[in-house]
Amino acid sequence: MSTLVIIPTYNERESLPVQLAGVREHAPDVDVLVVDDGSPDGTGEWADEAAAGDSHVHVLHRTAKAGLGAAYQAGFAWGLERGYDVLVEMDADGSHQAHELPSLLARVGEGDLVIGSRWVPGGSVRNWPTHRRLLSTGANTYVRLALGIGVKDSTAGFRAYTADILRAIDLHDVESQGYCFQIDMCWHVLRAGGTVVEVPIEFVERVQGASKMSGAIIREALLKTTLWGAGHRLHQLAALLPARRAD
Ligand SMILES: Nc1nc2c(ncn2[C@@H]2O[C@H](COP(=O)(O)OP(=O)(O)OP(=O)(O)O)[C@@H](O)[C@H]2O)c(=O)[nH]1
Ligand SMILES: [Mg+2]
Repeated sequence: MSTLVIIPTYNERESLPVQLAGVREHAPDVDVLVVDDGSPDGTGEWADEAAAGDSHVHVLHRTAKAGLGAAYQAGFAWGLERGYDVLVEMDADGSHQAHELPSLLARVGEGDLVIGSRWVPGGSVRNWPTHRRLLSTGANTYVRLALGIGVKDSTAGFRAYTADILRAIDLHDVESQGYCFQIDMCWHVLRAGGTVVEVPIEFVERVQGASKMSGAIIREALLKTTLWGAGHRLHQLAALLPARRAD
């Protein structure tokens, strides 16, 4: 199975070299695609140099910061065009540990989407303040209730998709940015009849660079999840009502 690990970057000059080295060490057969949105700190240039010396490393340059979702969309399109069987999402900031990548990949085949999960037994977070834990657990509980799904960590960004499930969903329909993109993708996979498997991981708070998390990202997730959940429930309700007579 050919695998592409997609790493979106915006100002990750300090973190990316460490993350890339980790992936190459722990999963030497996989290819890596860095999707850089014109980082002013030179991340893209560094990635070009890394790609010049390693045939497993590729770089996609985009001109302006357009959000995590758009970067992954571009990465998926790049990987699907080239025929990869499995496409992985991974942050550059060290939160997703490269040594856990093989255990994630080992579970592909059990599901169409394998999520590295913080909130299943055995999963954990390291160095997160209480408010970040509460935000993540609260958001995930809300998503489960609003959408009526069993996934414990639908906001997690360390995950592997089969190319088949990415082809089965209409990626143009996924418009979310921020971490709402992760919920959106999970919801699309489930509605396409795909299966989701969660594998415990230890998530580590970034030590370098700045988080791109913002109030706007949280509001997007809250609003969209509520709308999707309400729309889904209405749809279910409509299906239960007797069909209107034609008279
Ligand atoms: N190409 C691109 N990458 C981005 C963009 N926004 C974030 N990223 C990258 O996406 C990954 C996750 O971003 P983070 O800032 O860590 O966001 P997060 O993981 O949701 O938030 P934290 O938990 O606070 O770290 C990192 O590798 C970022 O560099 C963007 O607009 N374009
Ligand atoms: Mg992060």
